[in-house]
Amino acid sequence: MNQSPPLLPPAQVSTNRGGIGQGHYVITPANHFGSRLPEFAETVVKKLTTPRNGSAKAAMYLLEIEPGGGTVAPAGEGFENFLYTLDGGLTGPFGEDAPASSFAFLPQGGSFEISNSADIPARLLWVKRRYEPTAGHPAPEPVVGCANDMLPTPGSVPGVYRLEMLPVDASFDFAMSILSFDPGAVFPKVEIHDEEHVLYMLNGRGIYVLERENYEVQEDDFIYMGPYCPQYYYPTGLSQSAYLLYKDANRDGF
Ligand code: UGY
Ligand code: MN
Repeated sequence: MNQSPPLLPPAQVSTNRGGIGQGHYVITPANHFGSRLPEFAETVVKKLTTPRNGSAKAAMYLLEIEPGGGTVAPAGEGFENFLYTLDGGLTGPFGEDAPASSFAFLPQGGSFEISNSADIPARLLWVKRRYEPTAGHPAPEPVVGCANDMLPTPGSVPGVYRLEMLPVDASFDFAMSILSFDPGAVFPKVEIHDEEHVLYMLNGRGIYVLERENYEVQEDDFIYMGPYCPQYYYPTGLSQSAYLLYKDANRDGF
């Protein structure tokens, strides 16, 4: 007799720590599903968030660039871009054969080339959004740096540090920061604010409270938080934890 495999009852469908709420979602590597973009050769693209989610202004892509892969024609008119290397070995606007944690901000109107001449794949985070000009402020200039060479500023809470990769200047319509937490350090409050966040866990582990849900998060997890999403974080591991954070800034959202 032909026996078909039993259907998985819904109760057993696990999102592997990932999840979704009204104003947020958490995507872990176990939830990834690779795509391609025509302008990138030999590159698997994980579209962690794009404006197709309904409320996001920004896109974040995780690019896994194979040896010999990369691009010569990305971006597009009107879009500004932020690139952050998760692994060393890529060549692009952030430098040649750049170490991990190198970054580049490219104002709208620019294009960029990226290549991987190493013999192993290398990962890159790409944040892309439309620039929103504002009267009285010139368009922002390009910024290039390496987060490992920069000193974070201690925040108002002991054990919480913040590193700003972009100048704090009203020409910029978004901020890119690295927030790091000593074990035991916690947010002073549950934040609820207008700005959206795109977050990528760089190291360590902790609990992210989003709306009424608790998520165990760790290195390589992704979080989208929409406007006014209640948010609270506390680290749970024995080592420092850190995340890369996008936040729209300096505009009132009209
Ligand atoms: O700047 C922020 O809004 C930041 N404190 N939020 C967060 O880390 N979820
Ligand atoms: Mn916040």
